[in-house]
Amino acid sequence: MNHKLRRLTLSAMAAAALAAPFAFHMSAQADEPLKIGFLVKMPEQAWFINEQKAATTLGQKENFSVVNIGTPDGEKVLAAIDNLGAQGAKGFVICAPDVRLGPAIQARAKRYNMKFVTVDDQLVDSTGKPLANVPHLGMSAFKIGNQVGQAISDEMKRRGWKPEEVGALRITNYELPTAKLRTDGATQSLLAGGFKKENIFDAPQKTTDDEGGFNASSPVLAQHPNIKKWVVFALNEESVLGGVRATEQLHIPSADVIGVGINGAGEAFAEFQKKEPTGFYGTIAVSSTNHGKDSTENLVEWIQKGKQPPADTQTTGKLMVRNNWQQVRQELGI
Ligand code: FCA
Repeated sequence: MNHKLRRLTLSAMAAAALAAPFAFHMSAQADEPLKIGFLVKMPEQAWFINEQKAATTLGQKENFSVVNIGTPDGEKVLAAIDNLGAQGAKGFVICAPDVRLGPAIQARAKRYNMKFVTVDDQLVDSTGKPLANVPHLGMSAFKIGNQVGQAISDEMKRRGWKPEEVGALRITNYELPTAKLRTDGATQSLLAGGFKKENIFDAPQKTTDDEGGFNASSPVLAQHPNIKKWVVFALNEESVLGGVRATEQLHIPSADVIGVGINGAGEAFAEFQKKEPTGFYGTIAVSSTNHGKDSTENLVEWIQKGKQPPADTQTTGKLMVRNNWQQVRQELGI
């Protein structure tokens, strides 16, 4: 073998040796089904359980796998993204525990070259504006709030309540833009229906669940023992249920309470199934199934086909009360 040929053979062998594991790696990846994450801030809440379930079901149908992770704080979010990166996931859907984590989440996703979309709570940048270039799917918050206010107003009229004798427990979370829009929308419709502005009392909540609603409501109710009739609203039905539980603790009769929530998930169903009606009158139901499914579909099509998801999808809701909850549930596929 002459010199030249030998060198060529050696380098060809070296190239083959180098390329072989790489080629193997590539084909192993190509054969593996796509993997994505679905991260939610409150994994125990029926709304989020439904969303994750819908994502998993879609994956089973379309041959990709979904890693469902509960991320109740910022550290858990970042650790979850690291974990997904190590598993070779190509992206994730997220409802973050704090929307101000936007830039940190974006930076971490970039490290692993992952795409991501938000569901329910839209992330913001350091100036508080929606984070650019992150597709979002969430409720049409203000309009759904309007529906809450309208439902309360209609029910007050049906019960023949005089506005001057009714107080409103407005359970608020102004750090979360979708929450503020929802309670602002409800307030607008209540006022339009003749509710007295001075009878609306704020109950700022720390967490957007039953406990958060209960803890926020108790002191406000205690401060107004002269008010005998109450309406309760918040960003979601969990918080409203907390508020309703607070009225029960003070022995305010359920006939004197009108609570209207938002979501239409397990908690509301359980309440409607109680033998006697409670102060929880109804909820604006939105399809958590569609939120989970559609946000996942958007992400997967983006990863697999390069199809950019719509920048901002806003979903609608429907009033669900004791006598129509099963029908509405079926309609929305929840
Ligand atoms: C927020 C609320 C949830 C649900 C979701 C659509 O994340 O905390 O309960 O209403 O928006």
